Amino acid sequence: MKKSIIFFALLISIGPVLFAQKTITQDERMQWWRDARFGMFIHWGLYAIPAGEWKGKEYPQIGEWIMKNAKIPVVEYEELAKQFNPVKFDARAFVATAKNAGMKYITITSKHHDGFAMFKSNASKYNIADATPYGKDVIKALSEECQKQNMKMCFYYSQSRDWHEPNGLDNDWDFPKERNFQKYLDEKVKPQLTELLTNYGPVGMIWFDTPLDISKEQAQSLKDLVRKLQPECIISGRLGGGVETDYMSTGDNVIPATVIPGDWEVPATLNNTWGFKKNDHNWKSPEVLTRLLFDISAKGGNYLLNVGPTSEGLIPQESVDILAKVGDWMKINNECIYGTKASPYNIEFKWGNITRKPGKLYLGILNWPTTGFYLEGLKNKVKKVYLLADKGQKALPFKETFDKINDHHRLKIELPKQAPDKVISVVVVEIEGPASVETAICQQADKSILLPGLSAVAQKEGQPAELKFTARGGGADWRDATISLTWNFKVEKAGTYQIDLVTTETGSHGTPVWQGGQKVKISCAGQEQETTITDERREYNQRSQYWKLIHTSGGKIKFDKPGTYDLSLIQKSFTENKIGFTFKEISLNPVK
Ligand code: FHN
Repeated sequence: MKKSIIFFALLISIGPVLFAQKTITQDERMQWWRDARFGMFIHWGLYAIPAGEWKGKEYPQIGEWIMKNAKIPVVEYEELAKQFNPVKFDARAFVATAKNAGMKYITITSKHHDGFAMFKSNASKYNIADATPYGKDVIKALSEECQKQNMKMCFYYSQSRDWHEPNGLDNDWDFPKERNFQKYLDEKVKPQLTELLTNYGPVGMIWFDTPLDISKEQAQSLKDLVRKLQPECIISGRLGGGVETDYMSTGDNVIPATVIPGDWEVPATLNNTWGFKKNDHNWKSPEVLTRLLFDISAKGGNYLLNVGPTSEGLIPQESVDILAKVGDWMKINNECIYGTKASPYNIEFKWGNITRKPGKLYLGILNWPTTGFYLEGLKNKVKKVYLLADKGQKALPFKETFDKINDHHRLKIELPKQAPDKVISVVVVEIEGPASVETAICQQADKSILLPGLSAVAQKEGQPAELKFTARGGGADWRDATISLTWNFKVEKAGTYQIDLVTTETGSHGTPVWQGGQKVKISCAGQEQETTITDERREYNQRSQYWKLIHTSGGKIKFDKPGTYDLSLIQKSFTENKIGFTFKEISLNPVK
């Protein structure tokens, strides 16, 4: 037989095996993202030119929404494209800023709600390469640089909202009449997604946003397209239509109150806006950001932190500087972030939080103790304890004890006097076996007892009831006075305790709202206390920086002896308001 015939015969028999697309599991698809934990969001587009101001008027809302907020007609907004000339854009600088902060992926707006594509598109000439004096494809430059520097490149794409298109959703000032949304999907969205997933190498993720009225079938067709073109590409949580995606996206700047199982991500701003605004200087400090990064990792999520480049193509210097400081901490401590899993505990500690890897717990301590440090409720045998910042990993003295009467484990660690870090100091606890912790609520080392709403049993007239809590841990729509919350907890130290009732602000981050006036009754250890919710003390919440915590003192309770107790809380009456009782937690603190 001729050689060529043998070759073709072979090709026919093994060809399908050679060229069949490898099926990829969900775990394989998510692996890099789970390891990464920290990414950079980039909101960049024509809105960087008005930068928050239109025809002399400043708009207080987020910068990339100026077209909608100022109801700018399409023809006028299009004029911005003719001015867009980001000559200072340097893909290397963007990637370097992300790398220097310890970020492992970049998600850039390829098309935001204004409909303008930041990449060369044959589906719509309204794009950076065809409609601007700049004339170059920034997405291409950034993708190539990301590939060179081993940074995952991901694309944000606004699939439903498109203020430029008569058939896209949400522009009712230019296009008040009926629209053919399917036509827009077929003629713009699908061709552009195809371009993004064909012309830029491997894409880490498509970050869909604001699904609005997209139907199940329509959303599914977008998912199918992504899967067909790049099966390894992750699909973000905001596709819509009830279609399952690869992970959950929290609300903007919303950090959950507790551990959430599964994959999720917090998209967050560095100041108040996403797209550049010249007068928004309300920057979060590197300290706050670092603490939030640790806290989000400890709850099992990723942090996608935004920068908004200027119309010249520069990431604002303030952002670069702030991120560099987060990076300083990451350079020493990144082991407690990358590839970690959530805390084994389902509560936040006053002192900080915990991340873990097999055989290791990382205690992120915000407030360095002046006396001994105690970790309550860890059942594992501890092998070694050391500071993550200590390259020599010098062993720190520790002692594990078990209190049989209270069935309670305690780990005491002798920490050095001086905290290794002003922001978060990380203590590594090496343990035997998988982390195992007590589930009962127990008293902390400072003798306080924390009863979070999220851990309570809700009842209505003696039957199990459902009371919803927001991601921030505050009761959502709690107006029903027949619902009670009950906790069971251990008290080690008899004595009198002050009740601190904590509620939280809620609503959007620009305008948080809160309302008190509810009358509540607390029953515990045969005693009852009634109080009215007022804002005696407002406190900045390190974990949900936009929404303050509000404290009301709820009287005192006396525990005659150590033991296990129940405490229940009911609303006796409530004020008619839109918000309801945004109860978060009760803290019992020993009276000195
Ligand atoms: O409307 C957008 C907003 O402009 C921004 O892109 C954020 C980022 O998460 N997403 C939408 C609002 O949730």
